Amino acid sequence: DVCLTIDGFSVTVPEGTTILKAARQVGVKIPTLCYLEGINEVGACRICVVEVEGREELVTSCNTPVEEGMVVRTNTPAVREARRMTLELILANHPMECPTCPRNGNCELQNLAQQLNIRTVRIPALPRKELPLDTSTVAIIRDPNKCIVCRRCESVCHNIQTVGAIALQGKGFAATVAPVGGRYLDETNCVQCGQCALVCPVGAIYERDDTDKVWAALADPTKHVVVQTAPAVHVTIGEMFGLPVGTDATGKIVAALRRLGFDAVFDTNFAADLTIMEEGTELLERIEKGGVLPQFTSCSPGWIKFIEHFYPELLPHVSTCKSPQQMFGAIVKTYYAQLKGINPANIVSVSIMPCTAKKFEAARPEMNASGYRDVDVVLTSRELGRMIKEAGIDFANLPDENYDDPFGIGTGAGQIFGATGGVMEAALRTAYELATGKTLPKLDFVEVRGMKGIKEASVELNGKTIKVLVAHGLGNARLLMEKLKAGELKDYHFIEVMTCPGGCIGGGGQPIPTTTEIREKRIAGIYERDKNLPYRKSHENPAIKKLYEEFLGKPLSHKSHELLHTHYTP
Ligand code: HC1
Repeated sequence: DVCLTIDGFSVTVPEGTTILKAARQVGVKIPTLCYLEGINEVGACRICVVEVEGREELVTSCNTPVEEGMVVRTNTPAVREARRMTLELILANHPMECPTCPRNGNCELQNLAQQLNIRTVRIPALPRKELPLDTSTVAIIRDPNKCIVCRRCESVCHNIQTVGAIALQGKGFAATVAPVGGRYLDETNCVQCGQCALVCPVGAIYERDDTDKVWAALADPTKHVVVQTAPAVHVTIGEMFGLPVGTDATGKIVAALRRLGFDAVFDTNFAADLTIMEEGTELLERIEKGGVLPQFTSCSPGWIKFIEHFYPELLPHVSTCKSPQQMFGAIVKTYYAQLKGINPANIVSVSIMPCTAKKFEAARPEMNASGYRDVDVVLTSRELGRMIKEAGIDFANLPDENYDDPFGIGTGAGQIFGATGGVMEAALRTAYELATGKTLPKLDFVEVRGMKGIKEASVELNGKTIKVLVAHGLGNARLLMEKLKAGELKDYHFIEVMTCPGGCIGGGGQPIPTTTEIREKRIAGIYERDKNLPYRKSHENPAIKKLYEEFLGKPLSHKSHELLHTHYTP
């Protein structure tokens, strides 16, 4: 351990601790801007500077380790002036468009200016060239004018996702983080996961806003507007309305969507159950018939784009199942349209997703097997939150309401799709019971839960050991792909990959901030809801049974293949 003094208080911390973290132990929260724990600890912005006795220059506390006997001062005139000057320089080079910026009210630069009590910027505004926005993708908008070069987005894209679509470009006041060589995002390997948008402290990278399309559909009396809500949204959207992190707000989401004017409010959990029926059966068939193994999950669209870019030769491993979002859309435009006697051309299918890449997935040209787009508009959690606010709905005080029939029943297995390991656990619950005809003695596969990057489990099926792996965050997926290519995963049968750290609860469209601690609380909320639902296994969902009886026949039927499965072209 190392003993030091911070602002006159003695503190003892383990060797290697940074001054920033040590200061928190004595109740001092040193301001930061570029710092992001575990992702970006580079001291680039110099907001976190402090004085260290014996050193001539101020030091950045976020990346300077403590030393024995160190005497640190965090709040001296020199420190305050240095922080202010740094911030004023950033502000002099930043567009002052706060009222119309997508991050207004939730901007770290704005908050910091308040925290440092900045009332005037003493430096004249720097002459800036107005740079064009990058609107090349359907999911993410880049506004280079607002970039403060903190490089968090670059760190997350390179180090966590190993995609490397953006990097530091240019120098000095003209510097920005952007695709290499002046390209647009859609000309790179960007998988549109939106993790960059989640960590951007300002409004330099954000989700494309599609709320106007939904308002227009809701106002059009000729349209029947159907909405589905993703598992991970249930436990996160409350954060935008002051509810504690991890609160299950499913009933309030339903109530809010009804008040916004949707004609039918459905649960994506239902389609997650449908996915398990199809994907579990596909797995059992691959095992029996000697198909390509291990099978990979296919519900996370950033992961699909990742494997298409980086490992196209491994595409035969990917399940042919569409994601729950897309399966839902296909069923709405066929079975549901028939059931209600509505022309599918007049149905607008909206989904509320924790994910920016879902916008990309819905726009893929092949996602229209019914003759109509499976899903017409995808809104992220953040966009729905804004619609609810715009409509003046008092979300936190809404009553809990139930989903509509016939797709209002989702099981706990569908619910846990929203957390890393959840798809695997849901699949095991069903595959075990379908393959053995026995009831599972214990439903919870805790080995595949939690924030560990790569997890492993096995289950006995009729005398055969089925081995599974779970990865979340594309860097972890890459590790598994390299092992597979090296022939090290030959005995494995099924691999779940979720693009975002923590799974969909940590998706790029989720409320900001999304930190590791917040992810953990959201995950706890997911498993809590699973525990409390009346059905916890996909194959026991009565609405799913009915759909097979009345429409699809059985898993992997001709109709299922046509509507619920897809193909990948390297
Ligand atoms: Fe997900 Fe999925 S779990 S991909 O993370 O399979 O986005 O929540 O809706 O489609 O069900 C996201 C979440 C979501 C799909 C399901």
